[in-house]
Amino acid sequence: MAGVYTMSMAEDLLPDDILIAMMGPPDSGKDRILDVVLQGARTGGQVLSQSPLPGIQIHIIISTVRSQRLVLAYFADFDDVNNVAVLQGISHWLKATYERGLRLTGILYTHRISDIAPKIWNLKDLFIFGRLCGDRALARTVIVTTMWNEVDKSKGESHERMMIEISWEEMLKRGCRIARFDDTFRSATGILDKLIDSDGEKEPLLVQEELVDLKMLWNETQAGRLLYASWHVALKEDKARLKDTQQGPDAELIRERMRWGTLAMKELEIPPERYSVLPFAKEKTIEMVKWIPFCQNNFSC
Ligand SMILES: Nc1nc2c(ncn2[C@@H]2O[C@H](COP(=O)(O)OP(=O)(O)OP(=O)(O)O)[C@@H](O)[C@H]2O)c(=O)[nH]1
Ligand SMILES: [Mg+2]
Repeated sequence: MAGVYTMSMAEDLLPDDILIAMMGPPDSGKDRILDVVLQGARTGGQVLSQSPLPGIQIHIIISTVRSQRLVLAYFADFDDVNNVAVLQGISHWLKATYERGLRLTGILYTHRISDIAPKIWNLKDLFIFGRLCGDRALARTVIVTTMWNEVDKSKGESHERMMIEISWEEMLKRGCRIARFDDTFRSATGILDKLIDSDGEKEPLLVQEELVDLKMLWNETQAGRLLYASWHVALKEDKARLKDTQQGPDAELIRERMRWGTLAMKELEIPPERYSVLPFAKEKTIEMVKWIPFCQNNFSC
């Protein structure tokens, strides 16, 4: 049931399940990849699908070929009014799985290669991804670029180069990989197999360490604080915009967004008394995410 947090989905998982998370900005192809994989998986096995929490869908693939079950966790993007609920849902599920001793085998981060320039919102999802997963998860991350079958190859390649330059280079240096999805089952499973077969250390994600090992609350994590900062910036911008546009449909939209923002910030706010117990000066225990580009300019992280 939406809004009611249960442990059930984490309890349904088995110790040797292969867990792969899918994240990415709006319209970047998460559903497309999932559809292609699930369609193929259903022909050679069984798929169990559930949406246990806001912001998450879980698909358990039981195949006759692979002895272990493949669990695809689809994380919603952070681009709308629900982003607080999405963060709560994702954090809760990641916490529950880590408490059961399960670790993610990999993360797919999708990006639409046909867009001419990355939008700031796209980068916001990337920043939150970084704050959820941390630096060490990059060795288990594949940036999956989509829409290759819809874009002129040279344009796609030039966009890929630009993205590396402005945003992905530091991630690649830390072990992250890039793969192209050409809208086929073969391409999707090839990407998944690469992740499954790479035999790296499966350390917890940054947010899992924060929630379980450091006993933080979801809004106290680096991801929660980034979301708070992003709403803070959005509210400031909206206030300035409203000064220019006092009347009309645009003004109403801005006011609506400001109402969401105020509510979101209330939920994300950390009460002052928590600061004295929170291990924010914790460089020794928890890494600070180093690769996030432009962070200081866009959000006061
Ligand atoms: N032809 C083609 N269409 C794609 C590809 N990837 C995504 N699309 C289309 O682009 C649109 C957006 O893709 P989705 O898969 O819904 O994107 P999403 O990441 O799930 O988006 P949200 O749910 O809004 O976060 C859909 O119409 C897809 O069918 C691709 O590689 N090839
Ligand atoms: Mg989708």
